[in-house]
Amino acid sequence: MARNENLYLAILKGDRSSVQTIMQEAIDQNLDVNDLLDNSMIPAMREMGERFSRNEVYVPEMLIAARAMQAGLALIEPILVKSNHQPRETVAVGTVKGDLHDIGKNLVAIMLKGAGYEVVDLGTNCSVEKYDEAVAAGAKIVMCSALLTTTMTYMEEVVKHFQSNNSIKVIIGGAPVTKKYADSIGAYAYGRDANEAVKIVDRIVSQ
Ligand code: B1M
Repeated sequence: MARNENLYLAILKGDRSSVQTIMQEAIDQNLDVNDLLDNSMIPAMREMGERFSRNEVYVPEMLIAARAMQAGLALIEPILVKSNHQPRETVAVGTVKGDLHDIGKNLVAIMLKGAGYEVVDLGTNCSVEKYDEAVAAGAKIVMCSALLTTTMTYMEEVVKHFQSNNSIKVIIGGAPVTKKYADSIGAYAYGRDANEAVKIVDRIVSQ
């Protein structure tokens, strides 16, 4: 479907209240919120990154855009999460140590909840110890997100940490991460986006 130009521009401008108004109208009109997410909201964040790379915007603008995006996500979360399933498996989700980006990680958590999983959201800046706590609490699947080339390398530490425990599967993802990188560090799997991440978890659970 076509991009919703008003929503796209409102996120770029970091205009939180316009984002909320547009999203609420979309919800009231029963529009496809997945379509808004994929074709308007995520592309706006991508464009923000391009502008940052070209030094056209700086960290404060990125932060304001992120807040507008999170406000929109909060409104559609109940729709994305709507699920009839009983919780079927506990999954830990966190952004790795040194990394504060959480929108992609939040999306992964929302989609997992929508698929009926019990999600332990560890937040950002997760050390191995933090993932360990979730495993001790029953998580068998550990999902690591990273948005920086400098922090994705920490995923190798997480993978190594759980290597001796065959029952724990580490799945990784995030903008700079690739399947090649996942294979090179011995991660169980790489998820390109939040939907793919859920499919991987579904596959593990159905095995
Ligand atoms: Co940052 N930032 N940022 N930033 N930021 C990027 C990532 C960057 C690419 C911008 C750029 O230069 N073009 C760049 C990284 C460059 C690099 O490493 N190669 C960058 C930089 C440099 C920085 C700082 C270092 C800037 C500075 O301080 N000088 C700094 C680092 C802070 C830190 O973390 N220690 C920084 C800070 C910030 C803000 C705090 C201002 C803000 C984050 C706010 C927040 O998250 N609450 C921010 C933002 C907003 C961005 C961009 C613009 C948008 C990120 C985003 O939310 N995208 C980003 C540009 C970009 O990504 N193109 C950028 C939307 C989101 C839905 O996508 O998270 O990729 P994403 O998630 C996708 C997939 O990747 C996947 O699923 C999602 C789609 O369904 N996915 C998974 C994600 N995790 C997954 C896990 C999985 C599976 C799939 O399984 C486990």
